[in-house]
Amino acid sequence: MMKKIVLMSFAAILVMSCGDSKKEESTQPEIDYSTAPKEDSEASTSAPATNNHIVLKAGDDMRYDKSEFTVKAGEEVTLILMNAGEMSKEGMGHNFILLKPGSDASAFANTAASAKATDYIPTELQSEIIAHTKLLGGKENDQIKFTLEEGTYDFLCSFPGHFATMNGKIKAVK
Ligand SMILES: [Cu+2]
Repeated sequence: MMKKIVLMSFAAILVMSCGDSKKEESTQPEIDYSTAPKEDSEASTSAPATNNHIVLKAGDDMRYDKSEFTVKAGEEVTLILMNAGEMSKEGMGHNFILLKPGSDASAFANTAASAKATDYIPTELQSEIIAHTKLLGGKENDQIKFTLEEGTYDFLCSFPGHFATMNGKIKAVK
């Protein structure tokens, strides 16, 4: 007799406490989910991420490690080109040339390929260049600075045969 009563009241306590804890759980998540994600999406749409300190690596695989950057327009950009390769400037040299909007990067590369005397910077197309680094051999670095107006700009390496795999874009945004 006693055992049955104890068991029944124990079961009643279990049911009651289960009911209580369910109530607590159901109220908390609603508060979390309604506020947190909204703030994130607002931040990402109003201001695209910009970074005016660019480190670009080039290697013996004839590639840059990145091909797209977004910078803040009207503010100075610092760009460091690192040739992380081992080969010489004569065999696998790399540079970074930033072109003005409207210039044809592929045509520029074709003309530049025969400008060996000036490290593949064609003097006749100098007016299309915003900024450029030196031609670098393995383990060499160069740093340049420039400021861009709002727009999209092409960059390339003008060492013969490199344009196809070594080109990219910089977007300057307000
Ligand atoms: Cu190159």
